[in-house]
Amino acid sequence: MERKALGRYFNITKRLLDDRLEQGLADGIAYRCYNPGQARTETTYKELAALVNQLGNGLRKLGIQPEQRVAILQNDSIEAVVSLLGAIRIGAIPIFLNTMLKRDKLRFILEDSRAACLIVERQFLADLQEDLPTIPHLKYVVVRGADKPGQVDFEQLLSASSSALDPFNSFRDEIALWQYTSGTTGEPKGVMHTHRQIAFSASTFFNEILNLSSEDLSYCVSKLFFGYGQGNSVWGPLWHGASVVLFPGRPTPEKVVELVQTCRPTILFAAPTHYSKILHTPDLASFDSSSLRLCISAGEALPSTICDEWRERYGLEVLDGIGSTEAFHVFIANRIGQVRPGSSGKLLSGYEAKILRRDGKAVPVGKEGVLHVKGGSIATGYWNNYEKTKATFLGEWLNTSDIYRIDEDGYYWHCGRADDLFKTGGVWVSPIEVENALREHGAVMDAGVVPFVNPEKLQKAMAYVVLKAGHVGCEELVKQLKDFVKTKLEPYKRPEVVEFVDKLPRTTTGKIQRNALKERAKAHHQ
Ligand code: 3UK
Repeated sequence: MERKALGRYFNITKRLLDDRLEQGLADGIAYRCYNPGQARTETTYKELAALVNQLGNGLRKLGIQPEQRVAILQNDSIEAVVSLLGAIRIGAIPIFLNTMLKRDKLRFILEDSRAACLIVERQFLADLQEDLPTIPHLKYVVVRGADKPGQVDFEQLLSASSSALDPFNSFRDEIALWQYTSGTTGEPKGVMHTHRQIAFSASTFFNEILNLSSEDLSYCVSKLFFGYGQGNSVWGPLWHGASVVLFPGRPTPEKVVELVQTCRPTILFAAPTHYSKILHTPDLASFDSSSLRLCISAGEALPSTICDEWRERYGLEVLDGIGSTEAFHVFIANRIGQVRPGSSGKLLSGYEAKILRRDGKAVPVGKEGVLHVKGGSIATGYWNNYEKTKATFLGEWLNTSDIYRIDEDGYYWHCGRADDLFKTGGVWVSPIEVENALREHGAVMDAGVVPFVNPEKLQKAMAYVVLKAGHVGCEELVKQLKDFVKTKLEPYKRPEVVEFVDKLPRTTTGKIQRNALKERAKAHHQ
């Protein structure tokens, strides 16, 4: 699809809904919910447009104004998509909240974003109930499955509202949505994206790499609250008139395979850990993958071994590509038939990239440096975070903090991070945050956390722990510490391996020397 110049006014929901109906896709399936036992499983484009308008009208009636933030805390579902698009339809700004976040983080985001409204599924309410009345600007709580007097019920809000609604006359360059991402200390940062940035991204990766069309049915294992999941399950497919499978449950390898065999998607989006788990679950060795024409990986580097094994087993290439919340979606990717296993692929059209040394000079081909990228989907900045915005968004360039090298053929190779953050299972771990959590345990004096590469070639977290006098490192304590971190932080942040040491390597100024620990972790696992 050609990248057409957008007018001064542009609401992305018009392009994704009204234009699709005009194009003759009214009866085409937009969403199929894989939730055995639920009544409504399929939603056509026409039905989706009507639901989005109903919610937009409902939110307006409640009192939601343009530019006000609307937080969404729901499992993947048609209602979640309707919440997202309904808010944008009226010029409000939706923010998906990670359903695994602990109470303090949810509270932080609700306060930091100054959300006026929360649309929440009842199961997530219990944890938040006490906090909600004390969050200063949160006026309206809409509950899916409301069961208490005084709650605004999602379904009732829909059924009491008209299905006709013109999109709010948004400027193409005003903010359409925010996505929160982790920072080095674990404090989330709100990344702000405009209508035009979404359009740019939807017409790039999904066109150039996937050749997505209304013939496709896509399924993304990563949830809608991840930028990767949202792009793959909303922005890309609706832009191209494709259909999407949503799955509200936990995507175990068994469930993912069951879904692929039952719903028969043509494209599977996942993170390396999902591919690895399917490959390493013996019963799944011969699952029926015949509906798939493409498999996509992002979130963290895809090890070449996974790429090779997947091709051998299923005859399918996995296309690795790197994207980020700040860049909205993928900007470097492998192409069909031109995959270099272990590399992130080549730059997408419309983007420019440069790899810089610490002093800002470009590195020669083959040498490592920090990847900077430029293109029409780069975010406007972080909300309420002047310093990090200045350090990351450098004029037209985004400093990704990823270390890369480029080869002579233009393929990019990921070589790590320039900061302490790392990914495991495609999601961020801030070592400082995990170290702080460990230090709160009564037996722990000090802790240092670094990534290590496990036998499947995937990154996991390793904790080096110094115990207080009188405590002895044993298997039982390892388990206790892992469980303890799980009570403090999101479950995926708990260290996979804990090793007890007498002291941690520190600089003269008292900082943990994480590089020394990383070397040690490497040696430990060889
Ligand atoms: C790392 C990769 C090597 C890299 C994302 C696709 O992951 C996404 O967004 P996040 O903000 O994280 C971004 C960071 O994750 N990374 C992602 N993909 C790769 N490293 N190879 C890869 N293929 O450090 C990057 O800076 O969570 C991915 C689309 C949308 C997204 N938001």
